[in-house]
Amino acid sequence: MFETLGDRLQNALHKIKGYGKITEDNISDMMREIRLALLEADVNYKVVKEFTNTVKEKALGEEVQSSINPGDLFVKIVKDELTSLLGGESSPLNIDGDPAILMLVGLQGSGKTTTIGKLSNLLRKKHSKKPLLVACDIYRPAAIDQLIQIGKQLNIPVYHEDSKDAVKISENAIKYAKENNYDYVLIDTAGRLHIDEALMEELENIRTNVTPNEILLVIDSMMGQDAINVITGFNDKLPLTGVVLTKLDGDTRGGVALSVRYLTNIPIKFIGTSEKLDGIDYFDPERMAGRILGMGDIVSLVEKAQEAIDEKEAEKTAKRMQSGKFDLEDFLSTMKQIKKLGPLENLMKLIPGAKKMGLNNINIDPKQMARVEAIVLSMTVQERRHPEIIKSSRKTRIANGSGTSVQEVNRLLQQFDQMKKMMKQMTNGNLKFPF
Ligand SMILES: Nc1nc2c(ncn2[C@@H]2O[C@H](COP(=O)(O)OP(=O)(O)OP(=O)(O)O)[C@@H](O)[C@H]2O)c(=O)[nH]1
Ligand SMILES: [Mg+2]
Repeated sequence: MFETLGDRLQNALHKIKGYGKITEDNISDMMREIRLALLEADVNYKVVKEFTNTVKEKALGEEVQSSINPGDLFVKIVKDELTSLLGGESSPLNIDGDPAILMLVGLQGSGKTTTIGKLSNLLRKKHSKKPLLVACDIYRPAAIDQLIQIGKQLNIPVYHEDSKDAVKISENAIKYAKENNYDYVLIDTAGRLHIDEALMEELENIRTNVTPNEILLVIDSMMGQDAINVITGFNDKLPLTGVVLTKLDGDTRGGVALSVRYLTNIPIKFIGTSEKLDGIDYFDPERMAGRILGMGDIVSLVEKAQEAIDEKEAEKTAKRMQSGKFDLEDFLSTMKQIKKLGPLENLMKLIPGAKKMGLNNINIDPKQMARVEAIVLSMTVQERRHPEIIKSSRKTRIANGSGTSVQEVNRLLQQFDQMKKMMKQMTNGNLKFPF
């Protein structure tokens, strides 16, 4: 997401870092570059104008002029303005209520049903509470089935009826949720190709009947500037509390994300990042601005790690690292945990300065990881605990057992040795990060 925009902005900003002084003259090329980057990312022209004007004004202002590093301060201004364009503060979900009711609306195919699944999964993980999904799309054949399937995958119950009255279904569902102590009710509604009277009337009736905490409009980010009309069209009839921007994984431009808040004043609350049911993130403007500008997103990295990593296991490993006892058994268990984090390439992008270190293009071949794992698994426990006893005949046996070669076994042992040395340095506090 945002790759094209990010690359262009980063290139433009790269030049200014070392500037000792900022003048209207020496930033004019860069301002032009920034303006073009935003326009090409399909950001609305009004937004672009406002953004570039503010950045320029601040760059030529007192604070920058008197600072020791005007270039760095300029980059900070761009980041701050980008953050404010994306909405400033993140907007929390209103989940007070017994149950809290979330209603998802949007055009056909925008991602409502998938987002219902993702959101319920996220809420359950984060708050350990009980969600209930409600099937109110009674028009598209198979819509109810789709939600039931998603519920099955997540082991989250779905309330559905064989009726043609979406308003009644939503009402009954809330009753059912109260009787059965559900904490969240997520209502899936029907989509249309365009906003039409009948749809809006039905949604409005559901709303007055169940008074949801949140009415979230699901928008496909690939639809570009039309998204703004859709948002205002819906909001005219239904008071939206937020937008969920889906399919950002396929959108390298990101123009919608940058225009929504400024033009509609409705906050983006979540973003969809893949087709899978864990492909959703809370939307945090500051973190997103940092990502766009290649400053990384360490908070997301830590959150992802927390989700996937078994804390006790990690603590054990950390202790063993500190005491210098880290062996190939620990290495294997660490690798298993890392694998749970998903494709490493995605994680690398979250590391601040990843691009400068060349980590963004790193290619980690899952097959290669599987070979490393096979090698370690072909060792005896004794060998894993004391790799130094692995001499030539043992190496041959391990290579044969894992279907690899002695060279590969050697390489792994060398890498492991290096890693151990690095860990020692790190735990002694000597290692300096390059950013
Ligand atoms: N890549 C990607 N695909 C997504 C995302 N969100 C949804 N999709 C895909 O978009 C398609 C439509 O999603 P649905 O959830 O069925 O959309 P809907 O709004 O419920 O559609 P209707 O019920 O027909 O109105 C599906 O193929 C989803 O897998 C996302 O964030 N990223
Ligand atoms: Mg649907």
